Amino acid sequence: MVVESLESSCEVSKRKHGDGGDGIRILLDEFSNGDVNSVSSVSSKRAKVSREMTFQEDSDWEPMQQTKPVESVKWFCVNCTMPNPGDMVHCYMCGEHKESGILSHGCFASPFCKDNGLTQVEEKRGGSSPSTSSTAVGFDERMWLHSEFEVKELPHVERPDRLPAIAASLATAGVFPGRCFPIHAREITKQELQMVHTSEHVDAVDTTSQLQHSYFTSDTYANEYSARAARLAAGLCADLAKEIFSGRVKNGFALVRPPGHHAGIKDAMGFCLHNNAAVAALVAQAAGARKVLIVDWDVHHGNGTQEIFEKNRSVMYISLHRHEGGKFYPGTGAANEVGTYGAEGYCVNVPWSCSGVGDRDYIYAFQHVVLPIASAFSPDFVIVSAGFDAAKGDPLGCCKVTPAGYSRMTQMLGDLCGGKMLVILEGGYNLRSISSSATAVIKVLMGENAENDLPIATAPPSRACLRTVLDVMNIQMKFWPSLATSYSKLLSEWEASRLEKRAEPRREAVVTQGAVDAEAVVVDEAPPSEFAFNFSYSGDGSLLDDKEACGELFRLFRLEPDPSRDLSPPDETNLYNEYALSVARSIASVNAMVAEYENALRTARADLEEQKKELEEMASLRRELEEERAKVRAMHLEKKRMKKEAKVLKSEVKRLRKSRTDCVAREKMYNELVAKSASCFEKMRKSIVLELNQVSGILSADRATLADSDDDDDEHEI
Ligand code: X5A
Ligand code: ZN
Repeated sequence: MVVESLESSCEVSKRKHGDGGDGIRILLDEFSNGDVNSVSSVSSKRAKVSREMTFQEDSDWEPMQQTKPVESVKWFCVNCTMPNPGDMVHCYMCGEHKESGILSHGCFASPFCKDNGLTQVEEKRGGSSPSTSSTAVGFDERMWLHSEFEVKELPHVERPDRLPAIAASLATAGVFPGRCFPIHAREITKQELQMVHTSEHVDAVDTTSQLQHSYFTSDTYANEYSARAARLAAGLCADLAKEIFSGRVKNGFALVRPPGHHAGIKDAMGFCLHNNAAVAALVAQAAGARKVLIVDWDVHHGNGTQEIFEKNRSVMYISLHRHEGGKFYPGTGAANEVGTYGAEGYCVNVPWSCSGVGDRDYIYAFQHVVLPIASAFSPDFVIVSAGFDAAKGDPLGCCKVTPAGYSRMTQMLGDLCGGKMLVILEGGYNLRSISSSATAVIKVLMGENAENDLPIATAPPSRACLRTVLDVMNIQMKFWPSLATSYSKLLSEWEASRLEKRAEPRREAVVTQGAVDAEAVVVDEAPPSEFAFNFSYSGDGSLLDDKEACGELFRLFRLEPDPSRDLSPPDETNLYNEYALSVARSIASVNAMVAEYENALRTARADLEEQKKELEEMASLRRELEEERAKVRAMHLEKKRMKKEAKVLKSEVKRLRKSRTDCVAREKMYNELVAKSASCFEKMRKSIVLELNQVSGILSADRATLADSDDDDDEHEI
């Protein structure tokens, strides 16, 4: 039934992903051949594969296709959304094959080779009628239609394929359809939604069905099918809660999207439209549950769920999430957020301070915080907001929880209230991780034992997580006094281990044989995660950047999956061995890279030193040059000044020369005048002398005359 309807939904994908390349088409073809019991479909697939392998010699192939540069078209990894260059066959980020079989066989498809489609779905019947011992699964293909309008460069992580991937794992494991009871989906009513959300919020979500694409926040999208998907998700959760609480089924798993735990009373955010868990809690109460416990193990804090119940003593909310002092999305959920208005202690936050949190940390927090408080609360009904984004391999969570960890947590909660438990899918973005984790959880719900052989329950937690758990206990023991005794015991253990740790030589990460003076990295509080490439998603495109950075990293490591590797049967342990192998390989590559970089660094440093010297020489030369230039400039000025002076002098000389000529002329004139006057005077003198002579002649004549006449009279006078 499920497979059939999915097939029809796939038609939509063919249209939407039209340019998505052959990878996607082949994948969908596999899906439509999903009836793998039919021998003919298997053989036709074989024929198809061999045709593809020989297509280059195929003379019928259109020339257009031959010239197309197929190699350079990038492809997005089905498993983790990572973009990869066209000539890569395996995803840089997660190792998944370009033509991954994950959508047809879930986590059971080998991640390292193209799925050959030969895995058989186990056909078991018996889940078609509900029984008090059955596990109900809520699923509906119409939730697949909620998807982001494809104009963005990168697929949104909260994508439709999350559902078929999990469904394919369940089908391949023979769990569902088959051994679980499929609950009929219905859209939740507005009235029911208004137990949780404002009427305006419900209307706002409904309005999006009029639009091809819309956004509540930059990362919370809607298309024309989103409102219905959100109503179906909430409807499934509501009905599962009712069925489980009333005892018609034992427990249930809601395989739903969009997720819900970030959706608050009046806000859609963080990929969430309606708060599915909150609706389920209130429906369970309407069906008679007095106390409901919501445990939220999504890697993000369920700010919406906390807001809805923070004043409510009848619904306890316990969340474990990355917090990092509020730097991790959505930033809320500090340990001191404990509930308000008399409901203090009914909200419990376990805020991890770093990435890389693993099974033993979660189990430790469960043992010392979640279970003690939950059993003191003594709920009638337990809801798990089960995001699988704290899973190993998740691109957003960068944590390390394995399917074994999830099954153990499920088992621990199941012991709480006679197993009346509803697990609701929230986040989780690595298809392989979410499928294997969800399958493990459902198996526990179905009564299969959790993998007890793993030493996760006894191994000590990381110090950072121990610190967090102690902080939470210290805060919560005011409200839950039973915590006090174990708190003081753990505190003294912590103190002792601290002293011990100080005495111990520090553990150092051996970087490389080549790095002679590489600084030793001290491994302290946080255990390093294999997938912790700080791959955070803020919804405004920064995911793209980080993803590209990761791609770069992988490109640098040159991780080449080994083609000779045996493609052994797809069993989970094997998968994790594969993961471990690939991780080991990447660590080795990192070490080699570090050595190379150290070398490069040394040469670069020497070069730098040389260049520095050269630079200094050049600087001193330049100084000299400057000095010379200054001198030249001064000389130039001096020359200019002297030229000016010369000019002045020249004109002076000219002036003087002129005045000298003047003087000479004037002298000549004077001389002439003098000469003239001299001759004049001479003439005058001569004439005067002449006159004088004449006068004296006259005079003497007169005198003689006079003397002759007056001789007697004048003798004695003279
Ligand atoms: C449901 C869930 C994550 C939102 C991250 C937004 N939401 N940057 O995992
Ligand atoms: Zn999440």
